[in-house]
Amino acid sequence: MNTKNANNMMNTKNTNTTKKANFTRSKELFAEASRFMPGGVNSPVRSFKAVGREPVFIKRADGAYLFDEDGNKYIDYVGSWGPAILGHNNTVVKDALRAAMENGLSFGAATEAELTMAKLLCAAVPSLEMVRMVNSGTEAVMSALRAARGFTGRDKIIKFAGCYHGHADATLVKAGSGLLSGASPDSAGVSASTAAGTLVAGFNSLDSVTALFERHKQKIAAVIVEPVPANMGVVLPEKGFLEGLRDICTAEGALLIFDEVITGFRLAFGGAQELFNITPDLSCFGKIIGAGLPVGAYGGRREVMELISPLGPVYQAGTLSGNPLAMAAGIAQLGFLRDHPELYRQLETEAGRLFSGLNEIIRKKKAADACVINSIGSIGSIFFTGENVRDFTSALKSDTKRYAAYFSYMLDNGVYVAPAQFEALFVSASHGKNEIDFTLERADEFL
Ligand code: KE4
Repeated sequence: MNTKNANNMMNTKNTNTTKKANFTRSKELFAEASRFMPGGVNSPVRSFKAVGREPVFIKRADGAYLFDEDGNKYIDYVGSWGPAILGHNNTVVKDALRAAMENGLSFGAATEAELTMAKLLCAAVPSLEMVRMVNSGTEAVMSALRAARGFTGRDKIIKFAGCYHGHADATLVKAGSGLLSGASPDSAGVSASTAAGTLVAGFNSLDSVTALFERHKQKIAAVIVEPVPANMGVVLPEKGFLEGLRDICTAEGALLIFDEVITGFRLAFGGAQELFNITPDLSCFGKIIGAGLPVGAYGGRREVMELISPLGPVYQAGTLSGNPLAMAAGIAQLGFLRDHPELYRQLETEAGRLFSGLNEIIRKKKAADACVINSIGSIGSIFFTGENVRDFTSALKSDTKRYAAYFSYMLDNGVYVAPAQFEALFVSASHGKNEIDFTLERADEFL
């Protein structure tokens, strides 16, 4: 079906997303923003550079929808990269924010709200005996890594190729020339000496982890992993992989750190560690726990967290950590998720319809040699490759040009998916039958 017919279909659908009349206002804003901010954005992926388009500027969001500055309406599958699990503009979150604002914005002092949040997190995630609030996932990760080094007295860490843990220097690295040597910087400005402290293993490869421990005996403080990577696109841990990491870390005296910034409160209320029944030593959170406000958190074993200042020698601080507004929003969202466990089943059902629908289209069009879907719960990714995507090497075989064309078609037809191949698609509690059906019709037209 060509776009024109799709256009007609769109007008009859009560999703009533509209054909993109134009992007005039977004173009104007982008031109001016590019003079004042690098790439015209405050985070690279928003630039749409990875898909060869200029970014749209979003004016507002509601439920499953985004509305840009030109009045275009989109079904949103980015959801602010995870926080909007309930959908945008959620009244429970907004009412809590309004109430908190009446009392002031920030005090730089202890508040009851921080205790409420800490208790909520520790009750939801049993491995959290103690927790510290910070302002982003990056801060959570860099603090957890520092805690692990402080606890073990060791300097090196292991991460996995394709996993993203924020932009702290130690994690902006790529595998060294020899897999067994230290990594090299994956960003200008990261010093070689810092990068050398990070070793890079292969996701789903326990052998690559044991080889690094063999080579760097007693020198590795921690293994950090996204239990379900969502930053090389979504990749699923193969049977025994996460359990194997747990066993290796225990045997080697290193800490296992789960970066649950995306998976936390997304795959289950207790995160991936609940879903896979693994107990990490430390965990990092972000996104959903702030409901769209800047929040991160790290925590885990009490004996590790008691090393954190002011109790112990590992320094970590933050002016806006535990900010009252961010706590109010996060507490409201987490409280709603805790009190409505059926939401996870609803998310699973609706997202399942989307992902099985995409697989059905691929099967019907005999396109399995050029298109695969990885999904779990309410997140997933489409890869334009015929291979099973099980790690970064196989993810890189995806045809990113075809992904860019897919992104463009979907955007021009009212569906906002991630503006980069190596990201995830997020389904919220506001996505219903109409949104999923509309999305599948547009994907069917493209594929
Ligand atoms: P922030 O510092 O962006 O809050 O979180 C960093 C981070 C840490 N760990 C994981 C597993 C993450 O996915 C992230 C950030 N995720 C990206 C999306 N892939 C944020 C989007 C962006 O960078 O603009």
